[in-house]
Amino acid sequence: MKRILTGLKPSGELTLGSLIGAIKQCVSYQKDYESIIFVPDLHAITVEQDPKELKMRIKKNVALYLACGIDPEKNIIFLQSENVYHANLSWILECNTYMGEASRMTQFKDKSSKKENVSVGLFTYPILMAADILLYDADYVPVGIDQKQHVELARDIANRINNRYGNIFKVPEPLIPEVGAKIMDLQEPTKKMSKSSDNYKGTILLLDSEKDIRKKIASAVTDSEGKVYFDKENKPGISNLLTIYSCLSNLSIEEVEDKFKDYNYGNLKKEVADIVVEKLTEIQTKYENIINSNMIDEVLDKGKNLSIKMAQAKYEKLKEKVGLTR
Ligand code: ATP
Ligand code: LTN
Repeated sequence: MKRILTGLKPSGELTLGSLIGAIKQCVSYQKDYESIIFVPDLHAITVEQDPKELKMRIKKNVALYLACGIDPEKNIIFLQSENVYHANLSWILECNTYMGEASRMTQFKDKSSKKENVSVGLFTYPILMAADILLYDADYVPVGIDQKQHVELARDIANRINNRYGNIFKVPEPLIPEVGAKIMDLQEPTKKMSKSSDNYKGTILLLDSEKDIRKKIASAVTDSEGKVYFDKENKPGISNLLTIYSCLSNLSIEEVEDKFKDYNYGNLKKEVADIVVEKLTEIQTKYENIINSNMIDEVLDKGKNLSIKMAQAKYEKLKEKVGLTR
């Protein structure tokens, strides 16, 4: 059976973008694939985190995975920092990655240009991500388009190690949704909706209240044409709303365009808000039952043991080949 693997870092509250770009894909593939979804907490500390908040967000992430429909019977769910092989493998991979290729990562360039004290971890982060993927022989990595370059780096590193040391790693492929690979910020629809955005009004959080969701969608930036149709270049705001509706209703963009062709922007926003509220309320109801239950610990304990077994076997195999042995 093919294997999928992904993770959503607990560096902020998960957003509608995280749901559509990554979690939703995992939910639909979990019946046909062996599935691994973890919490990349080591990735979160590439930028400064408040320890108490980080701890809380780790729990929230797991509760949200489950509330969004990730089935603990079908998935291995674990916390990255509880499995030492991720950081260990990352070191060996770092020693097999060139400065040139790591320096090409556009997310690093983007994020580091906006900050003063940038950690070395933020620079090497895609290599840790490669370790996350390669430890488990993942065939597919469900992610939004922003992560495609990182999965490609993981492929390059896997091929290099396989050439140098013999066949060790499966070469993974990104799994990017056809629609919804990049949900845009509601206030700046040419920018990705992001959990670390400073603009609170542009991002819908999975745990936002109905009132906030409706307010944010009602004030989404559109254009002055007044006609509803999909045109990413010239109508990024309206196209983003159509994309959100399409992903949550499972209708194609064409079907959604047709449904809304005679609507004005106000009415379109109202229906988009209705479907977002409906889906997120469902998730939030489940979340409330999970967040204070034992389920999170149970799931993470089971996942920890399973993931360590799998990762250890892969790590030891490479270590031996590299000559890190007596
Ligand atoms: P940040 O913006 O703070 O770096 P992020 O929201 O991109 O964080 P994660 O939550 O870790 O980061 O992303 C988890 C997954 O969700 C990744 O696969 C990412 O590609 C996807 N994702 C995040 N935002 C969006 C979005 N706006 N549209 C589609 N997919 C997204
Ligand atoms: N880098 C990703 C999170 C992440 C991930 C992974 C995704 C860490 N390790 C392995 C897929 C597979 C992000 O920032 N969204």
